[in-house]
Amino acid sequence: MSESLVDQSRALAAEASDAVGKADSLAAIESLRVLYLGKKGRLAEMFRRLAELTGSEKSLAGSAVNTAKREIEEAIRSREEVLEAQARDARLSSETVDVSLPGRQPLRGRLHPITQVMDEIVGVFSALGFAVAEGPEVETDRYNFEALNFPLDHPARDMQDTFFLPGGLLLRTHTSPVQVRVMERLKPPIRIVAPGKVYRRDADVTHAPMFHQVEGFLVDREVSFADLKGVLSLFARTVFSPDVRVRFRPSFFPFVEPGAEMDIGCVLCGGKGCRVCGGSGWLEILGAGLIHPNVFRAVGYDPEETSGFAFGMGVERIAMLRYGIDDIRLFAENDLRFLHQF
Ligand code: 2NL
Repeated sequence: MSESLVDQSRALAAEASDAVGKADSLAAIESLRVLYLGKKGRLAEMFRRLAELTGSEKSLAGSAVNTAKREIEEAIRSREEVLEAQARDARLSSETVDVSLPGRQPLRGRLHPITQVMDEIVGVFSALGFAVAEGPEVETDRYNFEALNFPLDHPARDMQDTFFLPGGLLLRTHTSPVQVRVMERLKPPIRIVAPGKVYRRDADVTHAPMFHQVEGFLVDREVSFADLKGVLSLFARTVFSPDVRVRFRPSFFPFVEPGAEMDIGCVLCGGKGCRVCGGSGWLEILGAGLIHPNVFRAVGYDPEETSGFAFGMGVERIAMLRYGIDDIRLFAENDLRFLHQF
């Protein structure tokens, strides 16, 4: 009986070492550990039988079973070490970083061309002492039309041109309301530029329902049309070219009297006539004029003492003329091939 327990424990150790040696995963080792060393495992069974023995029989068998236990534990430990090393090597080689590969060039962002042109326009007037003002894009009829001397039946108030919102509100059709708000708050002298988004119900290659405008105005005593021409000519020379030609043509806007449009000699053909200037040699770049007495009355200024000039330009239009772009929608498409050129 004790002989057989000694033999059986040797046989068990040999069988277990063989099985552990063949195990090919840490999970397989774990089930072998349960099978041989677990509470209900094969060795536990032998320890139970050992308890039935006595004397020298028990001590011989006892040392054989304990030896078997140590052998099995050692077999498991060394096989685990091998499998863990294999797993680590596999992970290291699959996670190898090739430090000789060229780096990936991150895409570098930049300001949108409209923002660049708008900043440049604003910069010219800032340098002349104009402050920058902003205001709401959702406006009331009073700030967008009434205070600007638009008669009640003016076509710009029509559903066709203006986005009306519920509650008597609308999307501003120009940034002039910003200037009206400034005049209500401050007393002359004032020099302000108002850049921002404006909205009109319009869509084709040269008109977008949302576009950007820079308007500006100067209010003081005895401001003349000569002041307007001087400031706007300087603007054109700075933004287009130092020797650009300018001309002023009479025009009409409800909020100025007299009103004018400023043209520059075509920057693409030099005045000879081309696709962009429609053969005329001139490009219209802004509208301007001396502020109408009714606008001053609307904000509580005395038109007898106060005078001023104002102007407004579309930023997309300036950018299109500057770069020879023929479709305004390109600015809103976010095509990086287009945007990266600026
Ligand atoms: C254009 C023409 C213009 C103004 C804007 C203005 C503002 C006030 C009073 C008087 Cl508060 N005028 N702004 C004046 C003349 C023309 O814009 O073609 N814009 C794109």
